Amino acid sequence: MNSPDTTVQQAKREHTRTGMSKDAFQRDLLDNLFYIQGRFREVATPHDLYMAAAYTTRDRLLARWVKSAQTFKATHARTVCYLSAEYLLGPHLASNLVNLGITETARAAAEELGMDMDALIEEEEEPGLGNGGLGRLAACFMESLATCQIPAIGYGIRYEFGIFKQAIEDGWQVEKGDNWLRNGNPWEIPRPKISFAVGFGGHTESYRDERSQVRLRWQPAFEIRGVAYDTPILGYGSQNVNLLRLWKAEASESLDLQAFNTGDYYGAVHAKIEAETLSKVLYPNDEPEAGKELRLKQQYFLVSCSMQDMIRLHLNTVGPLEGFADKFTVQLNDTHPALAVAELMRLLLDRHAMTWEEAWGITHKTFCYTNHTLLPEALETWPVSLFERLLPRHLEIIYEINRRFLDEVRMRFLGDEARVRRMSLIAEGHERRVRMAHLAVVGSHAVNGVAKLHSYLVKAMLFKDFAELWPERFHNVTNGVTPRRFVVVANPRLAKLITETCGQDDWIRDLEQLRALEPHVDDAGLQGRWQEVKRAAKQDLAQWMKQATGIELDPESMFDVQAKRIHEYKRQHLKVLHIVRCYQRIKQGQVQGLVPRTFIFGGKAAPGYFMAKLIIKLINAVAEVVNNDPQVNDWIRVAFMPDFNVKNGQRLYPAAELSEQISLAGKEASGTGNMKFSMNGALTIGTLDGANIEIREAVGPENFFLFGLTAEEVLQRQMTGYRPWEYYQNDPELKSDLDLINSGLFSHGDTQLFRPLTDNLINHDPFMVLADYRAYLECQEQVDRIYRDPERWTRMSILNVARIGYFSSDRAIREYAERIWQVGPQPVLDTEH
Ligand code: NBY
Repeated sequence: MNSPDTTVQQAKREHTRTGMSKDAFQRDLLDNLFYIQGRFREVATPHDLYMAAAYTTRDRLLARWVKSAQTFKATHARTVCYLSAEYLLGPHLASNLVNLGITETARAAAEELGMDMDALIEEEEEPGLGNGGLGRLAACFMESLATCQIPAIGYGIRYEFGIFKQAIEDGWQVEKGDNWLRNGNPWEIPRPKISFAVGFGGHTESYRDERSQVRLRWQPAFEIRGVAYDTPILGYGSQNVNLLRLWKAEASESLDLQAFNTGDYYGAVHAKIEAETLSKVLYPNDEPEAGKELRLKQQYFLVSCSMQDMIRLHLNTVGPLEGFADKFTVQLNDTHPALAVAELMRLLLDRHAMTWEEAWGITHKTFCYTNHTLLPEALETWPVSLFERLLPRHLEIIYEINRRFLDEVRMRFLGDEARVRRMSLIAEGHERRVRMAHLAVVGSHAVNGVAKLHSYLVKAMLFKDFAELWPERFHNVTNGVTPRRFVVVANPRLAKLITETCGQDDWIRDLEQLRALEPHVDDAGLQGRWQEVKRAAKQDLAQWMKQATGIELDPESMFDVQAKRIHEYKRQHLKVLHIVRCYQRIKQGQVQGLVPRTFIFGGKAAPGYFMAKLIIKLINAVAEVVNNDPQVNDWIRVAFMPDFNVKNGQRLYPAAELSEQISLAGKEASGTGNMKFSMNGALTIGTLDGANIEIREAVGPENFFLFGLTAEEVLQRQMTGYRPWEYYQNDPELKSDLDLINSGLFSHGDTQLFRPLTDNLINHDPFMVLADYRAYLECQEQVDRIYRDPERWTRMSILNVARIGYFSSDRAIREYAERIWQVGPQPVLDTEH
């Protein structure tokens, strides 16, 4: 330990080297440019300057990070471990500057050196280690955990290639590899000494331990290693820094040596390459793809490294493992890490010689599980045969969990074998499969959905049998998003206006304080500035779009935005039908009541999802015709923003005026984009789905554009038989819109191109686009009507922001902490004191 004297000296040294003053920042910026990039000002590239700025920022957060680690160690703090196969982090620099509270200092320091901070921020390649909402939620939660001062470790995979980059060629989505590490990653610190062996294949065997007890163990056929890479996650308005620990796969050394000894040099190198494929690439599907062996290997790799790391930490700090569940609470982000249940059992049974009862008691107390989807086809299952081959010991453990669990079911529900079959961890069929969701529910003491409606449907439908057996296990925690990234970083003008109107910036860490805006809602001064802020953001987006796509947007028109993964249940094609309707009406001269609009889409389709890719093509095909038709051009334009990711999202949310949340009721678990738009003053047009319901309640039904079937009506229609062709035949406008698409107008005469889509809508329409078409159009007319009254619109926009505080991820994290994790804050004290 340092004597008080050296601590003071260290603090002084820190202050001159990494102090928060402008001068210190400037000095360090030039130092880092020289010592890390080996460059001086005159020859530095924008990337060199970005790296220098990133290291300069990192230097300033290291003291907090170390202090956090010391504090948590000294206080034996109970720790949340968030287990997620995905973290959609977005760029770090701007958000770390905000959370350090030095945005303005850094900007001024850079400016004096003739550097433009915004240009440096633009340089950063974002780590796109996730597909969509689920991965972004994990990133928001990590930030809020630090802000709420809750000690946490996020465990994940350090994919070398994140979600693909999307280009649009001839209107089609084209995927390009996302080599995000190419230019180095200044935000991570490799920990080569923190690494674990992960086995695959082989067999299990019994043996006698030193007390002559018969025990089981697994002899894997091969092993690879997982090496830790740590990224600090800063809280806002707190000194707490949490750890994001991502695992990279490497060849295990023992394997290398063996190959060398037999003279198989090539084989040794080959084995290394093979091992490294494990963390090579993120699977780009936002719903599971059946039976991909590498995906199961990734899941086990994540889970095994993480559980071994927790056990190591526990043994190093607390000691014997009996109290494991008091030290750690582990949240499973969907079923992707559900194997952790079997892995912890294996480690406790086989490595730490516990009895089944002891091990199960701990395991069950440790885990909690969040479900993110109701779509039955999206529930993960794995063939038993694949398990047998890859994870034979885990399969045995899962069978034993199942045997004991089904006995409990039989005892509770005498003679109900149908129920036993429904609840089993193993789905019987021509191929037996392991149901990962059932493993997660049985292995956890808390299960939650991500919005009220979703959690209700989880209990009433998806896990009905389980909710009957264990009603106390089921919870709701409605999602949230971090206002730091999605307001302060993304929309600094709005943040400034809010702070000035409220007279303070406490809203940034206590979002309910946005309510202080409400008394000013009718203030003409505020309304005017509110409109200016929106206008400026629209101009920024227009400028970006022009340079990125060549498409000119008119900032005078309404910006109507749908940005999210492309999926049939999210119904981007319903939006297209609305555009086609506008187009036809304008062509026919029916422009009364219409408001000029710019329709903006953003989103990626899973590379193997044909229909989603065809929807992208359709959007771009309609855009091409609409944007090149001078007769309609003053009224409507269509733009597809390529490569929607966190960075591009940050351009979109501030500029949006209308947010499209139009999924079929009952299909969107929560949605989080809906919250980001509303937080930036967009009004929502949406169905009663996911968190839309709660957003509407919060902002007031009069400040929300509602349309469409309810979840209950959807179920009813499905039961009584839904006949989409009746809508097609009975609604002449709908018929004419679909027919126009089939006419070849949007496809240079090709009448077949969009057939798979239109035929599917007319004959099957699994997401009831046609049933909601008319209600949607009528609701859009209402939107136009209100938009023509700017004062009224602005008032609604201000009220949306004033009442959106509930949807901060800080609130969500506090609910998890209290109701699910039973963990409290552990403040880290300021190092300066
Ligand atoms: O999780 C989303 C839900 O659709 C959305 O409603 C919710 O707001 C959000 C956060 O709770 N789900 C999602 O994003 N899912 C995935 O990205 C995903 C990724 C991979 C796989 C499955 C789902 N997979 O099986 O590989």
